[in-house]
Amino acid sequence: MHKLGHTRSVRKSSHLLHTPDTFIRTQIPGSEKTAVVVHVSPALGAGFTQYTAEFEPGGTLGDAVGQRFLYVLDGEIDVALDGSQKHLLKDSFAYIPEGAKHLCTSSNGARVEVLEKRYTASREKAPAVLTGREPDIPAQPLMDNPDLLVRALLPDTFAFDFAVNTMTYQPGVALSMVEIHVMEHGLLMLEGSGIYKLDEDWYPVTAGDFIWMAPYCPQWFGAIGKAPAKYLIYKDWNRHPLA
Ligand code: UGY
Ligand code: MN
Repeated sequence: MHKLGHTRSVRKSSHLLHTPDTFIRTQIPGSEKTAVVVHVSPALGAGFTQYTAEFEPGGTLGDAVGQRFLYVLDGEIDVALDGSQKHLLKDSFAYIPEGAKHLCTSSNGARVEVLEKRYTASREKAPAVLTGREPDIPAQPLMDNPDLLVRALLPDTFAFDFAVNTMTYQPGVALSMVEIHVMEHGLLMLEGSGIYKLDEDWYPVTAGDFIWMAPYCPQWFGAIGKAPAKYLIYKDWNRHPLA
């Protein structure tokens, strides 16, 4: 049905809500039979890019700029790297360091969330390739709340300059405070629904929605409905603010 100009999507200086009705498919160089929906990039003022890659059967994703993090939303992909092949199923993820030559393909089709960021070095040795499954990561309660669980997909060490976590809220559970912090966020709603407060505004959000929060964007979330709400969330992390 024609929406006559209505959408929940909003673009403001401190945040973006990107809902599926406004997604436009594009391509990146090297891709074949794989479309991308770019949710956020430096064009909006972000220090990273995040996009959803939609592989048709036999599709290939183009080259990364910077480090790449992959999270399989649906289907299966293969990542060929250093002469070996990693097969990633739904809810599996991979971290690929900047400059590591690799090829992402899908035989039967897949939807994959992709994050890319240029690496900011620290004293630590830069990280190596890492793969895992989200359900295998131990869940930690946020601020002692057993109904709000965080799974940190990457090790919390100074080798990494960003974090990607999942956060799972039982129905009716909310962040205990409005957060304001230097880190920016890229967030994809994976399951359920809720209300996101961003800056001065309140938004109903649901699975499939994307949110970007600029540094210092006031933020709060409460889960609504009968099922848990879960999101995948990126933040720049573990670096000096002047680095
Ligand atoms: O890690 C975070 O900053 C997270 N608690 N923020 C959020 O959920 N909006
Ligand atoms: Mn936050």
